[in-house]
Amino acid sequence: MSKLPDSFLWGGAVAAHQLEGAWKEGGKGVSVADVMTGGAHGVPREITDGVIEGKNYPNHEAIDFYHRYKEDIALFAEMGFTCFRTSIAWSRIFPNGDETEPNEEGLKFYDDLFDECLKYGIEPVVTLSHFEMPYHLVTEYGGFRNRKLIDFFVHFARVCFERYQDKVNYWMTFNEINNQANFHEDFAPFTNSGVKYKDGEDRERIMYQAAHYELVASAKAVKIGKEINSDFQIGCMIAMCPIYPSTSHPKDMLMAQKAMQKRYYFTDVHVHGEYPGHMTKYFERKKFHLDITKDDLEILKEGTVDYIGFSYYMSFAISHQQSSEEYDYNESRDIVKNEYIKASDWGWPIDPEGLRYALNWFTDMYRLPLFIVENGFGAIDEFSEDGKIHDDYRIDYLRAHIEQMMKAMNEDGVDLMGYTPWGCIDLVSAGTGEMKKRYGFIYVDKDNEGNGTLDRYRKDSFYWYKEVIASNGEKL
Ligand code: BGP
Repeated sequence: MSKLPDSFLWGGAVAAHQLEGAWKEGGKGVSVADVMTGGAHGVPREITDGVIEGKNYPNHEAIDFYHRYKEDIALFAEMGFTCFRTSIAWSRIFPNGDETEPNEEGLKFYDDLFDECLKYGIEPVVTLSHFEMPYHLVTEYGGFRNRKLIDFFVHFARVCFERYQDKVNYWMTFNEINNQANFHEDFAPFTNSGVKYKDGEDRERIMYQAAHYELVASAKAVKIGKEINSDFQIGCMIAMCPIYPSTSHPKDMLMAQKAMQKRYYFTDVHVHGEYPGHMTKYFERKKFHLDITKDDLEILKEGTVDYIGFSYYMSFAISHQQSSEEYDYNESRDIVKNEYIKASDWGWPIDPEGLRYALNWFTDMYRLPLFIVENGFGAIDEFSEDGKIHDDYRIDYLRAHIEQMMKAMNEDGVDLMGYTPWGCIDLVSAGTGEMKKRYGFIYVDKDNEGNGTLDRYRKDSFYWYKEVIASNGEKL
């Protein structure tokens, strides 16, 4: 297999709330992630009203990266990382989210963290908002259902851009901004929107309104970021799960196309600075009457992104059988099992070719550089008798995906900036709140109940990934 460009960024990805812990230290305020309890197989995380004594909140300590980051960055450096994707916990910088003056201690923490990365030649890749909005913005303003959130976010972004402009070059605004498009049930607090729904509300309308304000906030941030430092590379971050037609029936084809349009219109807005016609028509048909002003539409045009960052874990297949007409599409009803692919223990379909498909699809649609900022295999890891973790299942998963990534680059001409597998060190699962669902090259001794020494151990995948990076993808 031919080599990748020397500039290709190899690293790993995490999010502040899933690994830092220290939820009350350094002047940090409470975030939405701090009021979510741990779940387990089948039992969903609970979102409590504030923090309730006696409940298990896994993000409060997480893996204590806040105090151990030096040890962890040294391990990333040992693997040869040339970049490290993390996020800035908004409530470390603005504890309530609506202050004018930032919290210096919070800013200092990220100065030290980025310095530590740079010491080893590791480029920080920073997401501004990764499911960790200050909780006060939810209780006081209703999260992104409120237009005021645009200014709070943009102020936060400006402070970060100004402070870290000499240390950070690669930025993303909202993690998986499109994830909320299909979760307008009770799922919103898991997204960046911070929206909590009330009974009797038109949840879908509120979700699209909140998404619009986020898109405007993102565009404003991009524009300001480029003014502060024109060298910044500022991207969006999209959750990519290709949706295949379950058969070649034309109605399945059309429904798959409709599903893709609806899931990925966020990318159109980020890249082209405008809503695609199918969404405008959809809003009209549903009589949503969204608050989208002329100024908003202008700012969307002015703040388009430099690259598309995306996560890729799985693909879906869709069937038209349950729907009355092609526009009446509903993911929880219409997604069907794809007989050709297996799934993980958590039911996530495993489809390496889908990554190549996704890379080609993004390229055909948008002609922008791409960055795979999440990909990985959540699994239960156990120590063998020899005291080691032989996680060949994880190696197999990653190898198969990297192979497809390299084909997309070398055979299809896709422009890819880098690859940062998710959860390069074990951390709290965003979806389930478990520690047991592990992604890391580095094992962290901690269980679902919060017990453990927090000691770090290198898994087999650690040594494997080190070789992959050293050979720039040649030795898989
Ligand atoms: C993505 C999120 C991450 C991460 C990952 C794995 O959607 O951006 O924060 O958690 O999924 O999901 P989980 O933790 O539920 O296994």
